[in-house]
Amino acid sequence: MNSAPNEKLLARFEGCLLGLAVGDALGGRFEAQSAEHLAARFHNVAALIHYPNDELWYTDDTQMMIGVAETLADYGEITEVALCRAFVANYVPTRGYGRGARAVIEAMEDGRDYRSVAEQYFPGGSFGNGAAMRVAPVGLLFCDRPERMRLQARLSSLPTHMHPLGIEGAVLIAAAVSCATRATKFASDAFFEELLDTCTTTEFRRRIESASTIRDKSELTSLGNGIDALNSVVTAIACFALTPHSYDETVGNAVLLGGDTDTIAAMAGAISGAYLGLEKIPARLLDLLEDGPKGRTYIKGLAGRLFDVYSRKSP
Ligand code: F2R
Ligand code: MG
Ligand code: MG
Repeated sequence: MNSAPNEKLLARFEGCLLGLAVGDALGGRFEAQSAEHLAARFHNVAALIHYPNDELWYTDDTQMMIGVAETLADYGEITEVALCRAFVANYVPTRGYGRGARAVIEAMEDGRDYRSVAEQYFPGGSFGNGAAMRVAPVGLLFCDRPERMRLQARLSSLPTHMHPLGIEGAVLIAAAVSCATRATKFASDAFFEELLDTCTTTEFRRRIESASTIRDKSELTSLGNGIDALNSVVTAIACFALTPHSYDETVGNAVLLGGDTDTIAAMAGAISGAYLGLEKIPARLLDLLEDGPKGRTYIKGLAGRLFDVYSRKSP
């Protein structure tokens, strides 16, 4: 895929972070509802996109993404101490965190050994989608340095997600965001090839292969809608790849799958926003997104800070 000219990149950084927040906040209204229930309520994507008329609140997905972005904006890379400090500073448990993530962040907060808490909570580590839902800023900042991007995505996962599938989910979302950020014209074959090259597990390789054959939204359900990385990360990637020209369709299709609606829409929205830029996210939804201390204005500024770091590091 061709590379985007630099002047478009700031809009892509903003589109990615705000695309994630809007997807999360829209999907957050329906987390754990079934596809059948949602289909009965919304006859199509347009009905879903047009339905909100009051403030949209984001969930843990955006709150943790903000922590990753703040760490990168402040230090230019992931350092575990800074990342954990940001997770603790931003932690509002009522935003709907996973139970393992809550236990680990509360251990960080109390100065306890959070790594052993994580290991004991889920022996072998968490394979939840929590590392993938927050990793998009890594994909942006290291969009033209694939090895560094993979390493940084891994580092951003480790404090809470040590299971190989939890980590690989994050690396794949970061890779998809990187690819979308660089692309001027989306090419499905090249996109999926890049993701296949990124895979290290058979489980994810098989999912990516299946996703690359999807031509209709009715096939998206086969990829899963769960809270675990394997059953949500590739689903989000496929939602984007099916409708790369439309943020509404990408995020709407993700929400209408039911299940982990906030997280699948957050991940799909981040990739779509990175490709299309801020101006393609519906202004109405952006206006409805909460705008408190770390709301939409702050997130837009954070994308700008990340872009400044990117511009200083890039030749
Ligand atoms: N947790 C939720 N939503 C459910 C309830 C929200 C409710 N509205 C409320 O207000 O409380 N959403 C958020 O959690 C997901 C991200 O989770 P994360 O950060 O990965 O957390 P965790 O706990 O590590 O993993 C999530 C669940 O996956 C299962 N799991 C993970 N590893 C496992 C293992 N090794 N063995 C068995 N099960 C494992 C567990 O059920 C975990 O709780 C996002 O959806 C975000 O929106
Ligand atoms: Mg959430
Ligand atoms: Mg969720």
